[in-house]
Amino acid sequence: MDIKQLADGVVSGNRRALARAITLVESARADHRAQAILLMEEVGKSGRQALRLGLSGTPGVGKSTFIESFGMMMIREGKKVAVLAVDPSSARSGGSILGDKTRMEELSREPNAFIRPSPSQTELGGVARRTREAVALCEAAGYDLILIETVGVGQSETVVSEMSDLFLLLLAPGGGDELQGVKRGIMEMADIILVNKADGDLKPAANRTCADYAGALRLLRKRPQDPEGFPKAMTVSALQVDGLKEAWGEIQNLTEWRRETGHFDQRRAEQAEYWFGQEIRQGLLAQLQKEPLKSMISDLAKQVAAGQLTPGHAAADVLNALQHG
Ligand SMILES: Nc1nc2c(ncn2[C@@H]2O[C@H](COP(=O)(O)OP(=O)(O)O)[C@@H](O)[C@H]2O)c(=O)[nH]1
Ligand SMILES: [Mg+2]
Repeated sequence: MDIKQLADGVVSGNRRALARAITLVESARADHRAQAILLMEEVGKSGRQALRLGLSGTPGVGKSTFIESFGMMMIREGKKVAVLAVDPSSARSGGSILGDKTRMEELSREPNAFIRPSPSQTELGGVARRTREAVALCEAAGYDLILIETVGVGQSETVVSEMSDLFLLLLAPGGGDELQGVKRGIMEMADIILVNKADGDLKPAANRTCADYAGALRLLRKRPQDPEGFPKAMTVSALQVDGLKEAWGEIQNLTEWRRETGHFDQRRAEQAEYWFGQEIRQGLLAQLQKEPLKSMISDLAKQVAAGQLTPGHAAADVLNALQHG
């Protein structure tokens, strides 16, 4: 495969080249990985920057409906929109985005939109790397806005927030004690909380939920990357396309402020460092799962279990073997 040519295709905005490039970075084959590294270096020269929006929320909250409405609004503003997902369970569930294409009917037919389901890997680490590289490929391909969706299974919010410039948390109107349903760590990641389904009978409940979360956000530790009034909670109706313009306005306000104050670039730099560390960790873990270390570890584990060797001694043996090849 001619990597330079593929990179040129991606940067020129060729959709087939983009799809092929993403398939390449998704591959677990060692020779593909080496090509993918070259490809990422090549497309990185484009210097293009999109706005990366992370979007999280439990199933049924309205993520797909939001992406359809919000995405179409952006398309009408003349923007190119890419939609990616981080969903380590998608191999089993059949892919959150693919299964949802009916909810993104208009957007999926739009020439200026690119929708890609989560890579089908069971390991979050693998999904994370591949999605992160797909984000960078879409960016190089000239997409202005990249929406990265996650259903929020355990660590996947962290993964998405580490590859996003802004993190949106989508919530549904609740019955009062719903604050406990959202883990504090996830609240702390959110830049904007969107209480969806603020329409019809659900509107009063949505307003209450929004007020509750606005209160909860004020109690959180102040973050340096936030101007006055952020993080904030707002109500929207993805279905009735209500409040989405306002949400976009706040997204722009926050983005502009972060760009002017240097927080935007600083965050990207920190994220690059974070992923560097993650790649090293994953590479090391992969080595432990390969021969000859794999057998060595299982032998030593038996000796440790039998009390013939201390855990510390056995671990030191493995690390020594790792170091000396
Ligand atoms: N009333 C109302 N229903 C909505 C809204 N957004 C989504 N829904 C409905 O909620 C259900 C789940 O939506 P979906 O977008 O598939 O949620 P996802 O699982 O988070 O992707 C569907 O029946 C939608 O029609 C909204 O703004 N208002
Ligand atoms: Mg969905």
